[in-house]
Amino acid sequence: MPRTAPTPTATRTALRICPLCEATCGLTLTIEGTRVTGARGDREDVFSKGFICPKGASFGELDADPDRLRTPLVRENGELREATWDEAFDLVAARIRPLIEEHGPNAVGVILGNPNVHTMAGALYPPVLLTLLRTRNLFTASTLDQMPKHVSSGLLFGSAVAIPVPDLDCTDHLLLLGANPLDSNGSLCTAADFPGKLKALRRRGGTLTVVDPRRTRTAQLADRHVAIRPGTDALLLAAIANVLFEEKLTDLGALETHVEQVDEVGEAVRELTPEAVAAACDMDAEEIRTIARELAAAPTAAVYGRVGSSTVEYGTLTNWLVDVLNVITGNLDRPGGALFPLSATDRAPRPAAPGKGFALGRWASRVSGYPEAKGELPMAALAEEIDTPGDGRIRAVISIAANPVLSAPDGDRLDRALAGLDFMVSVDPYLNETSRHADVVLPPPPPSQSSHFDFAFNAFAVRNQARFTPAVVPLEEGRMDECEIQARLVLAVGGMHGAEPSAVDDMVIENTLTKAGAPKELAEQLTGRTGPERRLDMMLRLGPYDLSLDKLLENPHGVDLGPLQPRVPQILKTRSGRIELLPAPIAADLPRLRRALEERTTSLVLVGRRHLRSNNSWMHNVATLNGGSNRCTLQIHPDDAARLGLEDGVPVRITSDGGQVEAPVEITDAVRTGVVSLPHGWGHDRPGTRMSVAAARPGVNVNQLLDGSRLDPLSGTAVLNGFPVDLSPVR
Ligand SMILES: Nc1nc2c(c(=O)[nH]1)N[C@H]1C(S)=C(S)[C@@H](COP(=O)(O)OP(=O)(O)OC[C@H]3O[C@@H](n4cnc5c(=O)[nH]c(N)nc54)[C@H](O)[C@@H]3O)O[C@H]1N2
Ligand SMILES: Nc1nc2c(c(=O)[nH]1)N[C@H]1C(S)=C(S)[C@@H](COP(=O)(O)OP(=O)(O)OC[C@H]3O[C@@H](n4cnc5c(=O)[nH]c(N)nc54)[C@H](O)[C@@H]3O)O[C@H]1N2
Ligand code: SF4
Ligand SMILES: [Mo]
Repeated sequence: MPRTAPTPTATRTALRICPLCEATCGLTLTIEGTRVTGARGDREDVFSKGFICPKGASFGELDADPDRLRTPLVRENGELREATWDEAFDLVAARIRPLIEEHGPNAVGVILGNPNVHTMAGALYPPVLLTLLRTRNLFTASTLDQMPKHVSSGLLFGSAVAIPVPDLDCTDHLLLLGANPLDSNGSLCTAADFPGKLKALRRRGGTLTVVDPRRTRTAQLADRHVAIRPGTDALLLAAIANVLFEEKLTDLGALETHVEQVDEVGEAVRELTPEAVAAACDMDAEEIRTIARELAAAPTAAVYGRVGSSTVEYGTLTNWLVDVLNVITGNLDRPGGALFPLSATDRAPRPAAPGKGFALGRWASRVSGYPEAKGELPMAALAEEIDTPGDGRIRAVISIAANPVLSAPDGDRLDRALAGLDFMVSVDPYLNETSRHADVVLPPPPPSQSSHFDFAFNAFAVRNQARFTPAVVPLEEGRMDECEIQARLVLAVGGMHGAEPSAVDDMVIENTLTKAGAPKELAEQLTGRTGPERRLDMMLRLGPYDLSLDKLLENPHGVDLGPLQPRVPQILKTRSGRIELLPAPIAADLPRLRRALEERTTSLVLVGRRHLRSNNSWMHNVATLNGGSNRCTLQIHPDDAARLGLEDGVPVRITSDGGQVEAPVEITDAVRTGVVSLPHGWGHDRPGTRMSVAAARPGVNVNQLLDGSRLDPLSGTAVLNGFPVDLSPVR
């Protein structure tokens, strides 16, 4: 199905965009026969200009991991056995359709994991699956991650996907909260060589402030590092806003006529003075004032927060305040501030007009009544939706590129719940903690055999650009491209089992052209060799630039589309057609934040961390990435360790409301006092998986400390950072 190179013999090189994180670096792969033997940064790539990190450099090992599944697996008499693709899809159709017909579409839960935003298949087919299936039980990694940003953007701008990104290349001042791009390489801010861009910011005389309870590698680059008490960023940002209003430092600039409710925000943060929040944040009030004044004084500035500002108690409020600050300092939508990218596959902009706004809570989850956000229910509620008896229970699960047994709260409960399903299908290259419960496992080919285009990340990139890389190695005998796997899954679930997978693409193309009012003949002119390529070609042609698939193929290092440009008011889809700075759901959540001033925990609180050579739960199976400093240890400050009598390297029991785990102590003053840190994605010690390297160094699952009940209420996002824990020595 994918465009492939002729079967090669000698050593050669080929270009491939790295799918392993959001930076989307262009790689030059060395290929011997059909095996990738080397990877280096593509210096001519218009976007990444040669940057690469250790994960990208391990592309070959990851690609050739012998534990990758080569054929579908189907469950027979309780055991998984190898099967043909026909057997596998026959079984999916035979088992899912009757469940839908008997119990309705909500009996099927859909789980979409992180790698879906890193594959063409994950961008093109899940939306069709969900349209056909019409289940309300959709769970994605977003509610373990960035849903607070979607909700905040939905409320402020009327579009959950209108996400401003900091103009890293031009800004004079970056206030960065709860992000560690030196290890993560950035998120909701696609920027290859984030480290180089931060260094360049300092070199041109700009300033970097990092707010993080840990002295991360990013914090080490900063002019100012604030080791805040976890979970209190919303208070800090509110106090900064308070100073800007009180000291008359607000200046909306060109946004002035496009924003409403500015004074109301000033009123809402009136009590949240630096003096009022200082103790809660464990900061000096005067330092908060200084940060506010610096932000206002900078010629241009951007406030940017990520995971540590999102997966916290006040996640949506924090994300809202990030953009409030960008707005009231006049930095939203101006070069050097925070701008909305315009990706090559966005619809061509239409004239500004009031939109439909953004609705929250159009339905609620069955068991706990959690409101939907952006059509999703909280991942933390997945287990209870399966294991709580009653009408509307989830009986079957379709899981695509997800490992919630490790990535979501209370994996043990989810593990048991998945084991009790009537039917489960996983699209996954590995038999891991989650896919081991599937009745059918559909393994996509390794990335060298897949074409790549970044539908998702181009919309968050610090520079507009478009790149397409065809598969660099022919599809191996017996393999199926992931686009075809997902198209066939759509057909099997949608009651069209056996139809040609291209029927799915044809249907989408016809619908899209009709909706866009485009000439029907365009369908015949699309040049892709496969359904997904034709869809990409269509989106490029309908998009805002003069692009097509052919043009991208003629420019293998990519097409640069220039720096980010102002997009307000055209991007706004609120009912008023303006930025609604104090949306009602936000105003209603503010009293909870004010109450936080009175609450004070005496426990240690736990935060996560990422390592440059890990990626969530699935890259621990590559020997060159798993080891050295990439370890599952509990980091603790020397003072806390001394107080508790803990020694370096000795195991400690960590207890929280959801459960307990044991991990070796690592004493380091890189975490502040009162805070401990344990990374996520570990805990590879369950039976029935097939990840031999990971299993040999399993680590523990930090999410076993959580029972799933701690959520940011507006977005349903799990609180994965800043929850209380107790430590006790292991005897
Ligand atoms: N405590 C704590 N928990 C966290 C986080 C945290 O910071 N702290 N971070 C959260 C965040 S930000 C996220 S995004 C989630 C991620 O959590 P998940 O969305 O569950 O993602 P992963 O853990 O990366 O697991 C990805 C799965 O996709 C499979 N996969 C890999 N490549 C492909 C492919 O090309 N195609 C398909 N079909 N499958 C593929 C892998 O084998 C694996 O099963 O974890 C969250 N969990
Ligand atoms: N190497 C590597 N790269 C990755 C991933 C990976 O697992 N490994 N995962 C990818 C994914 S899915 C994502 S979403 C991105 C995430 O990218 P980032 O958002 O940069 O994620 P983290 O590295 O987890 O950084 C979060 C930081 O927040 C801090 N923190 C915790 N609690 C608080 C708090 O209450 N306040 C403040 N101010 N800070 C706090 C933590 O100490 C941590 O340093 O990374 C992506 N890239
Ligand atoms: S920074 Fe991200 S995209 Fe770039 S090489 Fe590393 S893993 Fe790949
Ligand atoms: Mo994520």
